[in-house]
Amino acid sequence: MQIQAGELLENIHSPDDLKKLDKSELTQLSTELRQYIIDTVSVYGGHFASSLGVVELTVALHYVFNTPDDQLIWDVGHQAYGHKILTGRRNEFHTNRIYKGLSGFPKRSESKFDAFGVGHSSTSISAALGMAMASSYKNEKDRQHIAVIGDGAMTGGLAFEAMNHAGVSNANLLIVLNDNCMSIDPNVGALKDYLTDITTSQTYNRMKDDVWKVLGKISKFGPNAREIISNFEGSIKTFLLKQSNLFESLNLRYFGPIDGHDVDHMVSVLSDLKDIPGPKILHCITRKGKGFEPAEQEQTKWHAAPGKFDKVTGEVHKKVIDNPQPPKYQDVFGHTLLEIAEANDKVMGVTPAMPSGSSMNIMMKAMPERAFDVGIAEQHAVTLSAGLATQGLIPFCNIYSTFMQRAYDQVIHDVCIQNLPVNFCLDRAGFSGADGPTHHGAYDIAFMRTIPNMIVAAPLNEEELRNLMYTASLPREKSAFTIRYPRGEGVMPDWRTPLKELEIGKGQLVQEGKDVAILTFGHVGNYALEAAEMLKNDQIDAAVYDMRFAKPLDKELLAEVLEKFDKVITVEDGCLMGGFGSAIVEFMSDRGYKSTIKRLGIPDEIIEHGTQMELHKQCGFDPTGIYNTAREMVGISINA
Ligand SMILES: Cc1ncc(C[n+]2csc(CCOP(=O)(O)OP(=O)(O)O)c2C)c(N)n1
Repeated sequence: MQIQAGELLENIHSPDDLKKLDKSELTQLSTELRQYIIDTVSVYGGHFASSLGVVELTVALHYVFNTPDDQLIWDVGHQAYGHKILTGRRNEFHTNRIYKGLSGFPKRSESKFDAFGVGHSSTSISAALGMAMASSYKNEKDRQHIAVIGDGAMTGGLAFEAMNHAGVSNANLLIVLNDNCMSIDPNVGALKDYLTDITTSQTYNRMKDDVWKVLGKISKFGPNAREIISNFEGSIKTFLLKQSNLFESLNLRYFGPIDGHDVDHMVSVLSDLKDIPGPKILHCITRKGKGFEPAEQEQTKWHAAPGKFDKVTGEVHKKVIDNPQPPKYQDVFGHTLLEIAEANDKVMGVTPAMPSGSSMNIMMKAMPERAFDVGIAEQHAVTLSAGLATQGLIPFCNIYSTFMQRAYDQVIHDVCIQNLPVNFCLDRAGFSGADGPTHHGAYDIAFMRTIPNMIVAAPLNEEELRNLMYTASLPREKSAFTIRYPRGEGVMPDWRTPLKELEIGKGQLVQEGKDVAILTFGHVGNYALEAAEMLKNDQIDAAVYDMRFAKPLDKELLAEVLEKFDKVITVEDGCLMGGFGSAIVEFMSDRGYKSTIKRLGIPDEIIEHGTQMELHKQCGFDPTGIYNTAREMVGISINA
């Protein structure tokens, strides 16, 4: 369904159309753009509060800069809805995040205006710097390179690596720091306090305004700006350094803070900055959720729309369901961690910027001294956990599978080489769904199982998640322990089962059968059970084994299976290359088993966004896919 656009927005199909507007019309355009985002997301869902917060910034950037020739990079990209709408994608915007529709993040293959594909945080400055250095090498002097980065994303180490480099380059780089004091949850760390200090210091602001006026004049000198700036630079810098400006200390010219919702002023400031060469940073203050009261009030809840909602009141349309539903795996994790921590004072919790998303906030609230949000800093989260483990504590480091990719070296170098007993709980393992390929947790089975001193487990259901977590909390001298589980709900409405120790490296037979063996790893075992039920109608008797551990494998059970069955299917919601099925094939090859094996999982290609079930189907490991594979193996044609 097409959403109705306001009278100015209706005629904007590209930034060229936007540039035809008079500056005085930009406030109205911003209002219309904001409304368009609210109208669409209230019906179709998606990220929300962050895009509302950068509406004026988005309008001003596209008004001032010559995109797509000028390179505009949105960090993370969850705030780029306005950008998508202004750059020719308004008519398809209602397909945002839907299977085969627009991506929820900027994506190079989707539009020439998406200068860089994003999804994971803190990449924008590096990418923009690379582009700026390329332009300089090619002598494209007038080209602008802009990275828009939030204060949350700025906590990521990669952003600092990039600024450290940018500060010694002459690159034509503008970093726009969109400071709303929020990550998904309230932003954390000393940088946040620093940014607040800068924003609220009155002396600083008065002095800075004076400096800004001077710079405003300077920029009018156009091509001579570089020379004139350098004459002024000494005195300005002395002043700014006196204020110990972090960014100035890194050799980035610092401007701001300015009101990121005053579109007029933003246009003037950005126009002036265009003429100032070299690396620079503009600090904008915005409000997350701006213009939609419920989102302004509850910014974490509205980071993404909590469901379809009333676009005036914000009331979320709830489905009425009578019978008890299974909980989300993340909540089972959150409550179980607290339960375990209450009984064992060595247990600690670590999350890199995902307290709500992982439900670590349950322990953080109950035990603030034992559970920490460390910012968007996965590498640090892993090494910090390693440090805790050296001192005899029992860290549970919860990282989304996709974000764990960031910290692979830390897992190997800081945890596994030293054989430290750190527990990793990888949430959102498997397909993330609507977030798409940047967020799929496709690789963790493969990348974790190849590291020595690592246990890799996945629960079939809530009870197993609880028991695996409990097992991981019990004293063990050595070995890291990975527990991976998917986004969304499990299968057990009554999930508060008594905690029980599991034997590490032991799987279980969950359904007897004789014609074909289905070996599963994790939640997808439930699909195999469904498939086995369907197969009964075809008189096919499928056995289902929940292997629970991809490492160490249950060799005894496997030997039993491979001696009994000549047809074996493996099912996993991870990449086929190097994953769970690969582990079984390796075992078979090493032991000389000759059973026919069919592996189901994620193929060697980038899988786009869609619902989890759509993507499982696409890859053929949904219940019907498993059913069809088993029928084919047993010799019944699918079309029969
Ligand atoms: C490496 C990585 N870790 C975690 C996330 C999850 N994440 C998405 S947006 C976000 C908060 C970003 O905050 P900020 O940059 O301030 O943007 P805002 O939403 O406040 O506008 C987080 C933690 C991510 N995208 N990438």
